[in-house]
Amino acid sequence: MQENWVAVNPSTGSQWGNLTTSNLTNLNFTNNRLPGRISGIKWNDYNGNGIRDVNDNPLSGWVITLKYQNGTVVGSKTTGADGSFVFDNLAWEMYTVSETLKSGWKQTYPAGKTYSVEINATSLNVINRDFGNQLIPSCCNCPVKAYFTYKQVASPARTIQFTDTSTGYVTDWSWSFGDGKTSVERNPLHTYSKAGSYTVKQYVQTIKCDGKTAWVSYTRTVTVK
Ligand SMILES: [Ca+2]
Repeated sequence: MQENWVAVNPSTGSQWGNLTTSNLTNLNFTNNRLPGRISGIKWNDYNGNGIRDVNDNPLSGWVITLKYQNGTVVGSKTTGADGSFVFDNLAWEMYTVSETLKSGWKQTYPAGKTYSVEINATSLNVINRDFGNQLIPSCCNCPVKAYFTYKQVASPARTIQFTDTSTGYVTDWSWSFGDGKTSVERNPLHTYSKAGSYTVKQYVQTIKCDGKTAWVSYTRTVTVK
């Protein structure tokens, strides 16, 4: 059997014949090429930088379409709760993968908007054909206010759960915990090495109507027991 082919008939890939007659016929073999697969993730590019950052959550319910290069639609998939989509059992062909843009959003990844993918012997499982989208601010230049709450969790000791409650159109988060440590998560969990009062600074980024970004901050004292 050659690489990347699969036996269809017989499925074992071998047959037995009895050589009692001089001509043994009908020992046919049917083989198919192994099917290909294309997969990816759809994610929310909050800050529109075309990179999947730590807070860029998956987007479910988006339609991803697979076409042959002549434009004929092979099929479409709706992204799952984890943002993923998979096209399976693909013949060895050239394909185009594209998304259906939803109103109020812009596409930030990939730069070329669609993917050209070839399924062949050396490229059977094509992954990471991802799509990033950013919600277009419905209110640019609207007021942004950074704010957070916090709660000490039972274990491990001296661990604080920070919860972002900022308002307005926020695209990025950054934290300085007052003990020299930082985070870029939206709702970080942080463990302090010792009890005490810490000055925690939260920064949130927004996008102005002219497309420029701006940071707004909020500072509060956090008591760690
Ligand atoms: Ca991003």
